[in-house]
Amino acid sequence: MTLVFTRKTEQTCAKSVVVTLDDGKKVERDLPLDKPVEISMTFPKAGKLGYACSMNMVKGVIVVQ
Ligand SMILES: [Cu+2]
Repeated sequence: MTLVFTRKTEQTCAKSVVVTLDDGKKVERDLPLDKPVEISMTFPKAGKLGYACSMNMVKGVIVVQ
């Protein structure tokens, strides 16, 4: 699976994204303005996966089914 994040505004603290994987490992990527950033990863099973800005303020959840 490949996640694609595209930052669309300068008015945000989310200039990088941190995805927390199943095993607790974190993957962090810088998000340049308007440039899609791809993160490839594999999921052994269904579950939830959190992502957030690097200060853990802007958050979301990805559900793997
Ligand atoms: Cu933040």
